[in-house]
Amino acid sequence: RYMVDGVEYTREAFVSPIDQVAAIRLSANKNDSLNFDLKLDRLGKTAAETRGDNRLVIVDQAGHGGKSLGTKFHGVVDAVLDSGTMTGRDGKLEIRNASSVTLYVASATDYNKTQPSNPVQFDRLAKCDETLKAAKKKGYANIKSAAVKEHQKLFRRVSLDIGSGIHKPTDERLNAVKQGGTDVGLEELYFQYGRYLLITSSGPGDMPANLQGVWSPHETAPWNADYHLNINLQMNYWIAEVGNLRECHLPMFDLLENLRPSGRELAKRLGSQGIAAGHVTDGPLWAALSGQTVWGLWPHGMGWCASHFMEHYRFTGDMAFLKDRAYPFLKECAEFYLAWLVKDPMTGKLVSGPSSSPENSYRQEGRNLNVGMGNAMDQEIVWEVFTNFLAASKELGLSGEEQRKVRDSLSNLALPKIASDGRLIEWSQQYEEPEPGHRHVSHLYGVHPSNQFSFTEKPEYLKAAKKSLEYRLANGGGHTGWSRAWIINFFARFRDGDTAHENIKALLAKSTLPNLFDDHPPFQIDGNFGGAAGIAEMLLQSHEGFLHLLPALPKAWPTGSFKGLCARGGFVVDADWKDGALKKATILSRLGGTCMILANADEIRVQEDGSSQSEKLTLGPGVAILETKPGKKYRLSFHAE
Ligand code: FUC
Repeated sequence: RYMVDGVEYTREAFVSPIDQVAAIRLSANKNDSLNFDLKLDRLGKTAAETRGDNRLVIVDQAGHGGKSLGTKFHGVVDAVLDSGTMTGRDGKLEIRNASSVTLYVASATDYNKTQPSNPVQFDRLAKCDETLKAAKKKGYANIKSAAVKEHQKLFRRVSLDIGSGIHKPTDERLNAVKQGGTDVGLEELYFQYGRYLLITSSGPGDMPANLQGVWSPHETAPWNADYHLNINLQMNYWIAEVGNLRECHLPMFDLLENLRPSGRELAKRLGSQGIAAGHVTDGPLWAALSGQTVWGLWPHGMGWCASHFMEHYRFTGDMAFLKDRAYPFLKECAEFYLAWLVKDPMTGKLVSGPSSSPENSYRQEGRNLNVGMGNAMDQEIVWEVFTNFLAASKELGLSGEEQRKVRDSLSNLALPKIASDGRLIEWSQQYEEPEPGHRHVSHLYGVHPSNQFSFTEKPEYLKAAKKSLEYRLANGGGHTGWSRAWIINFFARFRDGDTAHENIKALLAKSTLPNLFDDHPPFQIDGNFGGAAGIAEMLLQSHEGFLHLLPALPKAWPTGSFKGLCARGGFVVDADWKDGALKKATILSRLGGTCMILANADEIRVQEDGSSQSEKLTLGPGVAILETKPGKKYRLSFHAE
């Protein structure tokens, strides 16, 4: 809203996932006050033409370097006036003496998701026309209420309350944090903003959120607004499951499945089988290794992404997804690694390579090198693919030759190494590091997002990982937005809430733009999603086979509550805490089964929803055990001695 000469003007705009239009409403609180010309162009190059007195149509094709080779598209705007006049001429709509104007924008492209080399042939103008006709018939108010309802359906599944809001403009609040202040209300907003961004950039049926989500304003964006597979696309989806937005995860799976034909080609070219992908893909669905060795010689794009399929299953318990989507994907990734691994002649252990460790290098004999055998991340991704493949096989009751081979290889897989100074080594040996604060922290993959190393599994590696990370930070690490976001997640897994919180503050202070977009720099969306996921990871974890409530609560959030965070095993969790101590929690068991709970309390009591009795939970080794029935809710209370 703004005032000019005593008239208040209001602009409202949104994109509807239901009606597939952008709707923009301009209004003034005084009659005849809206006087403007409406034009539409693409970066000042291609301009729309007028069609009649109320329509603009733009027809163009995406291009690169002056060549038009890409996706063809139509964009159509229809304007609807409540009063006044409108005339179409010379590529514009002249709107005079109106008090409110509604613009509906529809578009259509010939992009073919499953086979990009074979564009879809159809009448794009007719398609836009159909969408706009329906929108105008439904009307602005109805389109808006349907869009709001659809959004709330997802958004309102989760709430978080860690502090009171400061009623000041966002940029002022952010500046106060840049000056060294703490604003936990802003942290809460950042968390929910991450969920909002995923809902609006990755709805079912969409392309996945790219490096700029859907908010790239460029024709040629930084890194082509593509899908980087060596951290960035994956980080975009870290919030999906825990943040109760499982539907928003689906576009990632669609893309990865569509990538399989190229993935098979790459695997074959590498003398292997199954599927593989390099560090980057995009609309045309390429999987090849490309560019310089420092980033390009890394065939683990598919291997890393495979874990997302299994995580979706673990959170949702969706058996059909496991059988028809997760298992086949994991199987092809496992096939790739079975043929790809080689025996280290010195140790007899299986190692992956040659490969880089995302975008880092080491120094040997006066040269910076970036390719090795048995790099920590390689070994950790292979471990995860094999482990997930065997877990999926077990769930599906599958056991044959392939499972036997994977089990054998897994048992002979080399582990990363720990250096004499106690740090986890990124390469197969400790080399001199030209960039000791490097933004990628690839060798800690086994701590997060994977769960190879935790407090319960190989804790000595978790300890070494923490040392490595502290060394990175002491040497200037965390300087890009996404890198800082990853660091929050690591400290959450180290159960170190205060350091995780320091890194949330650093993310806001050093890597956040005034509209709260993440700043690589430049703007890149991954840090928003990774930061939101880090906040969730501090409040609830389930990667160790049990629910861990408030695993990394910082002193800065002494009292608070959350509702609706999801955990592996199909549990939906609410929790309340006060003065740093957990008070109450509610667990909804979607799937039934045993729920193991770790919480900092001497006694946990439980009451099944609808029952008037509460009982003490049995303690297993270190965790409380709750037997659940599908669809039932359990109220827990926590007591200190
Ligand atoms: C990775 C990172 C860069 C950047 C790019 C889009 O390769 O190393 O920092 O985020 O993706």
